[in-house]
Amino acid sequence: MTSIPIDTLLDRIRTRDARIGVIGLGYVGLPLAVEFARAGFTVTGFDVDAKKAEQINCGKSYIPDVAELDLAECVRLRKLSATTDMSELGAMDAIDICVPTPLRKTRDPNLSYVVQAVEAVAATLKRGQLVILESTTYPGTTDEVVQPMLEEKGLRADVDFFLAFSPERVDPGNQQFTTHNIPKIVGGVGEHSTKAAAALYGATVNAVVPVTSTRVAEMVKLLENTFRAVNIGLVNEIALMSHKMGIDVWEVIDAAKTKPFGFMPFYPGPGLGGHCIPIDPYYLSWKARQTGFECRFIELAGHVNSAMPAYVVERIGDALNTARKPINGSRVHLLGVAYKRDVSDIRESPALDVIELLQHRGATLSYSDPYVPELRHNGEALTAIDEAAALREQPDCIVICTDHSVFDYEPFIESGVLIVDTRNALKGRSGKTIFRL
Ligand code: SAJ
Repeated sequence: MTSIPIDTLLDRIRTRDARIGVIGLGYVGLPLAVEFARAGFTVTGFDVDAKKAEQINCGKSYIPDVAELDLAECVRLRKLSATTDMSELGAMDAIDICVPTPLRKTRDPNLSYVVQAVEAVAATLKRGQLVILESTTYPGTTDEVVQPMLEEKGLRADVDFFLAFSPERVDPGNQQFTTHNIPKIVGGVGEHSTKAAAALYGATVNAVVPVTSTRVAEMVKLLENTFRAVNIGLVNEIALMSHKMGIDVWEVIDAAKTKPFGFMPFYPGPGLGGHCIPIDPYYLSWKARQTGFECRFIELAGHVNSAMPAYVVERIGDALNTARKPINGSRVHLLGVAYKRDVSDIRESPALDVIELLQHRGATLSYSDPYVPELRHNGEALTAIDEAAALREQPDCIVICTDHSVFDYEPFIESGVLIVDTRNALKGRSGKTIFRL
């Protein structure tokens, strides 16, 4: 029996009297905060960045997926406000933690942001509160790290307060699948916690999928993203062998995806970018290693994917070679540096590795990317130039690293400049100056 009947919390969720706190107002936390507000809850956003809090309180959205009109309306109706004052967490009925979980340089999990957030929650933890961790992390984090910190003052999880894990599944820029309509996995430290978390999300998003533990919920997200990383690694290896065998891997994939079952297309590319796919599998392999299990697929996929930038540079060298030009001293222009199409994020972008490798080999670099006006990498600063300026500079080679929808490739094809296409952006166009992965 809980010392605070769970139905008190469930009642407050049902009547929307429950006060919701969201810690971490980035591409996960801000859309979630707005969703809770639009569901009728009064939401307080918590962030260490005072600028973010100020922008939200002025109804300004800094996340492309959060429409400014929606945000401003929630603020106007006093359903949403933001603060850096973590002491207000004590007044919340439910608290969602949506802070980053990056890797350290040693490729070990960095839970420092999670620990900082949980310390703030623990400082004002009250009976009856529901705490949910959304940050992607290894199985066992909620039970082994978060729960002990929250129980330090004697309150017991799933008795005095409720604790669950619910993986964030936000896909930045995805217009079709949003926080509202992506099914929400929830796993509590006990049945009361699962029930409370399911009730909260059930009042907010289209579908909730309760699972039996926090570890299952943590593992679901890691399976989802490890599945991607391993299959991208596989298709990159298929691309390397297809090139050796004189086979067009893009044609192979397009034909294979006509199979209506049992196959899902992945595409070769310059490498693995973003803050999820290159990171999440290493949270899993790190934890598995603690149990003495070696995740060979994850490590192998990591090797293949992280070798792609160097392979792209090798292919650039081959292309320049057809014009009797060395990389050293050649002008190479990149089309796109963001980690994937139509986003502005350059975290872990393979284009950064391609730039660095080319610079090491003496190439002169420039780039175009409408989403990334300037680039600072390893102390080097590069400013984007538009495509027309790029053509005027008469580069020796164009490298399509990110196939943004806005790019017009025709002028480059007509100019006869060498083009290395790492994304099949030139779909099927061929010619002596076009080189595809
Ligand atoms: N990539 C390839 N080939 C592919 C697919 C992706 O090289 O076939 C590259 C991309 O260019 C990028 C990296 O891999 O550099 C990651 O791409 P991604 O499509 O997986 O996009 P992300 O990193 O935005 O992943 C997110 C994830 N969402 C969450 O973690 C909540 C992932 O689970 C989604 O499946 C993915 O978006 C998606 O489907 O767009």
